[in-house]
Amino acid sequence: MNNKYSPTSALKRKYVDILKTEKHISLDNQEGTNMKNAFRYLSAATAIATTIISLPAMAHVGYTGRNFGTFDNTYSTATLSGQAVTGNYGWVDGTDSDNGDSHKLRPYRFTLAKETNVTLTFEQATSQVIDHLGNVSTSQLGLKPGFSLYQGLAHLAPMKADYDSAEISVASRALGTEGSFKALADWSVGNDPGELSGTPLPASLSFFKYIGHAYDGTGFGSDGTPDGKVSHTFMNLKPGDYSVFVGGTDYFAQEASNPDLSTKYGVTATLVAGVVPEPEVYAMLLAGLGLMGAMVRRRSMH
Ligand SMILES: [Ca+2]
Ligand SMILES: [Ca+2]
Repeated sequence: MNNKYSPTSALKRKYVDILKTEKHISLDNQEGTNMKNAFRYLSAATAIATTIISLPAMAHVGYTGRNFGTFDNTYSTATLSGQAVTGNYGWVDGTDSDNGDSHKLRPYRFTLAKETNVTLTFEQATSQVIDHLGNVSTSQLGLKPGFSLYQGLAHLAPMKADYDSAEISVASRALGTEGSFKALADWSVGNDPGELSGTPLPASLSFFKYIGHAYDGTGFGSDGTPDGKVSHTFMNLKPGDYSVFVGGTDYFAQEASNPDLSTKYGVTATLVAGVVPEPEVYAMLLAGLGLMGAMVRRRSMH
């Protein structure tokens, strides 16, 4: 298997030794959100052994093919297919105290021109996917999707793209963490220094302000229906730019022994913006207009 992210077992043991102490400390110190508690009692050995898998980040944060577009408060829907996530654990890996590696998720973006409601749905799919080298392959069914919504965007071209192992990213997070991605909290990730028309651009961080999350499955806080699909409506989102990070929710799929560590899992994404008027609301609106019309007519007669 051509797996760029699996270190040799010797290297693995070395990292395990380095991380062992920190892992125990961070597990004990983690804040008490329900989601984190759900994963608090994982075997420490398993968590340690899997920690190092995603240390080298090869892919950068980008939205190519994953921009839903700009919406206001009129009813509108957009579907994006042909996308895939790597491995089936990227999202849930960011729920623990050592964060997750963002290249195991796929970021989507959308922009709101007005305050509105937004429903996001992510569903397993089989997709033709093209990797960063241009290789085309067919993704696998079986994604157990989870996603988090944030205010904010990653750096866009011509700025250099953000990635977990950039110097500024590593410097901005706790020692011993496996990446920058946090599924349940605000987080940041940065880029390398660049230049634009001869002007140097210093490295900087992109900030993601956590709004909410949802995930497929039967565990505590999940959607309760393990059908490879998850959906959630966010009410009254303010105008601005938003990022959605989507990944797998099988925590144990990150074990080094899993043959599907680098498997591509297809995902179809749908965004519905605006409020869908119910038939009764239409009826009430029409009745109300009729009543007002009658009142206006009566007033003008007197
Ligand atoms: Ca983690
Ligand atoms: Ca579901």
